[in-house]
Amino acid sequence: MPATGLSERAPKLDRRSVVRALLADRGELLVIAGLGAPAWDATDAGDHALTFPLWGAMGGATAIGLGLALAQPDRRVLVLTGDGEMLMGMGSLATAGVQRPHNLAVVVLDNEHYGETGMQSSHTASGIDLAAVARACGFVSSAIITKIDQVAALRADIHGAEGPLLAQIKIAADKLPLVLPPRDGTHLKNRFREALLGPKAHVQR
Ligand SMILES: Cc1ncc(C[n+]2csc(CCOP(=O)(O)OP(=O)(O)O)c2C)c(N)n1
Repeated sequence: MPATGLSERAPKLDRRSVVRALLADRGELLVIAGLGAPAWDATDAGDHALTFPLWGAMGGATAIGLGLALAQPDRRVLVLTGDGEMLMGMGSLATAGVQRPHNLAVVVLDNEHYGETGMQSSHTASGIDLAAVARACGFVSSAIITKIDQVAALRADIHGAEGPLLAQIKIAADKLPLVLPPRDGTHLKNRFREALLGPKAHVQR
């Protein structure tokens, strides 16, 4: 069956504008940012103690967000990741569909390429529909987003709608200036735990 052609028809959004809009007035939202450009986008929107940017662990962002959402049912959790990263961790959508955390949102910034390693085409360029995969895995809602005026409603859903939900946002495959988060993994872990747990972050188990 030929590809849907969606990738040719759809307008492509500016990733930094999308992420800035999604993270505006983020409040207590917990954010896991997938490695590479999504982590740079999250940092461009403002380095934040309640963002855990991944420097590796490709394929692990949704699994980490799922664990966090289950451990913190009173907090909203956003996984912000790339299509390549999500494709590598696609099995975690099935686990999220089984666990059904009401507070988990996954946003895939879909540039249809593996940007970090030389812009090789990813499967979504051939029409692979991650929103449909999420639906088939039992996500409460999922959508492909192609217009900037859909982003405000998505932001509201991230903060309040019943999850798990997934949005696949079609973005331009631009190489943008790097905006890097801190590099030290221990620092990132500790500042995230302290911002989330307060003094309990230091209690030894
Ligand atoms: C297991 C593993 N394989 C490959 C890589 C190399 N790698 C780092 S980022 C990346 C591409 C990420 O693509 P995507 O998630 O679509 O993000 P984009 O930069 O395109 O927005 C790859 C292949 C890696 N870090 N780890």
